[in-house]
Amino acid sequence: MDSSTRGVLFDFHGVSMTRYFTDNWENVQNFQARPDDILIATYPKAGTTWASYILDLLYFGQVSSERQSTIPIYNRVPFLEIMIPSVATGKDQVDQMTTTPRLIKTHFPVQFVPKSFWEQNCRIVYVARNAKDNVVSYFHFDRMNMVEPEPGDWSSYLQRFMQGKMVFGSWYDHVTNWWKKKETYSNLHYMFFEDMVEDTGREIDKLCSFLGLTPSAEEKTRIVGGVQFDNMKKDEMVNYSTIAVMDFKISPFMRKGKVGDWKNHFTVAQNEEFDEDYKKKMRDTTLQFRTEV
Ligand code: PPS
Repeated sequence: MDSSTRGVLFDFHGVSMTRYFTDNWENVQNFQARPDDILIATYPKAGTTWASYILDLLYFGQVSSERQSTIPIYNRVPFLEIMIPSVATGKDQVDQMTTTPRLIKTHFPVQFVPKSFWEQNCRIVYVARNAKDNVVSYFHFDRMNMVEPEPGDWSSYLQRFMQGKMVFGSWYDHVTNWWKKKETYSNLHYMFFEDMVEDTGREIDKLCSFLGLTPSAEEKTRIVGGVQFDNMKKDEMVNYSTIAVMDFKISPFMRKGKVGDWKNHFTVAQNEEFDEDYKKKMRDTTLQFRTEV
């Protein structure tokens, strides 16, 4: 993989996308969900891997430690819409899964989710992260991931984020439209990255009550410990170090895992401009984020 593999943004049904997530569109839209499938939906860099690992441990942590020590998280929780040359498509991976429930990752905005998930009334876990830390994390990810568009410099990247010209489109539309979906679809659990950082155990409890799971106190302690940033960072099976398209010399996948790292990136002027624009874009939603904990 080199710079020629980098995706190019184009408008796809009103959302900025690259071909890696639209080439399999028909098959993905025709995906047949099962009632017990669980969809983990996020805007990129909002805590997908963290939530995926928590869910995987909740369902399969007891059953097999071999799963945890030999199967990378991106294969335990396939990425539904991905289609990268010479790699199995996410959709085929899901179709071949033998475990129940099937845990499935997506970054789709809500209107792109294949209709069978709604028809089957699948449980959906959505994780959202405050815009400022989200864009910082996305910037470093786009620097190191050779299938992402060239990020350019930070200030132009930030402008593009504000314009929604990112893969999977506008953060503002993504988080608010998923939030709105809760009004009409009750099997949706909306989580916040900041809450997970503040109190992982509390958020796992809430998640368990949504999922109808009752792990033992011991099991819960083990999971809360296992999913802490430092543990995930050194675990090859969840830190993405086994993926060829990512250059960890540029930036690691498990980068900082903090709330508030945006303060190390935004200038005072950028912050003021961002806040002003944010107020306008988020005027019509009840959704609230914390940019520090
Ligand atoms: S992706 O590529 O969209 O699937 O990325 P995603 O997993 O959503 O987001 C990666 C960011 O989540 C951070 N992360 C964590 N933070 C705290 N604790 C834990 N356990 C954890 N696991 C993942 C990861 O470090 C990325 O954020 P940044 O800010 O870049 O560090």
